[in-house]
Order: sequence, then C-alpha cells, then structure tokens
Amino acid sequence: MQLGLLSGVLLLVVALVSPATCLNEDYKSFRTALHDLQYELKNIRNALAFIEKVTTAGNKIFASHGVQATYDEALQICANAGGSLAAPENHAQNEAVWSIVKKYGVSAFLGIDELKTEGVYRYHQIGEAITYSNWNQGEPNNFQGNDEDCAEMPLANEGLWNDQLCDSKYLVICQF
Ligand SMILES: [Ca+2]
Ligand SMILES: [Ca+2]
Repeated sequence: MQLGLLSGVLLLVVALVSPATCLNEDYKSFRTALHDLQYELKNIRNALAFIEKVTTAGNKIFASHGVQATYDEALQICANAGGSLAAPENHAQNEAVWSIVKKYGVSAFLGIDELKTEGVYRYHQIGEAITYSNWNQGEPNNFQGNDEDCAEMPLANEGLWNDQLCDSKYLVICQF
C-alpha cells in the first residue's frame, strides 16, 4: 500500500518536473540563439563602419550609395532598400547624417516635409510632426516665394537645415 502510494507520488513529481525541464531547455537555447545573433549583428555593424559604408547613432543606421535624386525618388529608393529616408530625431542622429553629407560632399534630402500641411513639418515615414529640428537661421523660408516643402541638409551649413524645392536633386541617405 505504502509502495503504491510512493510510486504514485513519484509519477506525479516526474510528470510535473518534465515540462518545466523542457521549458528551461527551450529558454536556454533561445538565450544562446539571441546571444549569437547579437554577436553577429555587432560584428556586421563593426565591419560596415570599418569600410565606412554606414554611420550609426543609437539604434539607427544611416547609409548612402552616393546617388542623387528628387524627394519622391529618394523616398522610393530608401523604401525599396527596406529603410526610409534619413530623418534625424536628435543631435547625435543629425551629426551622423552630417558626416555622410561631408563624406560625399553633396547636400542631402531629409525624410521631413510639409507636403501635408504648410507650416507643419512631419516625419514622412510616420506622418507625425517633428520633435527635433536644426533649421538654419531664417529657415524654413519658402525662398523668394517658392513652394519649398522638403527639408534638406546643405553641404555649406554644418548640419543646419533648409527648406528646399522637392523637385531638386540631392544625395539620398537612408536610415535602417
Ligand atoms: Ca513650404
Ligand atoms: Ca529655404
């Protein structure tokens, strides 16, 4: 009788412990896979930075292949690449974009425009009003009455922004 009870308890313990052990093993292999991925990602980022193909700021990666295009074309080029047109959201990101402008020696479009509502610059990708800006003094100005609706980072202005005609052709910098 006692032996019967003992085996019953043992069976119950085994039944309770086994799934927990399996879950623990699953969690361990998940942690190992995640660690391997993080290691690989870090190496890829380091390698890309080493050959000066990308600039990182926080969790954003900025890159350009040197092509110049209109605003609409630039949006499409970045979308096709699986990213979006570079839109700095803080000083560090602005500096990262500026370093690419300097590297190529060409002014660049930013993924920021007021095409939806004149007077309200938005991040094109999410449609929300911008929360950071770095306009040059007197900008945005719709220069000489022109309908300048797209933000641009001119080569001449140390990372400061200008509103520009969207049909102009500028360097395409994408963010990922
Ligand atoms: Ca405008
Ligand atoms: Ca302007």
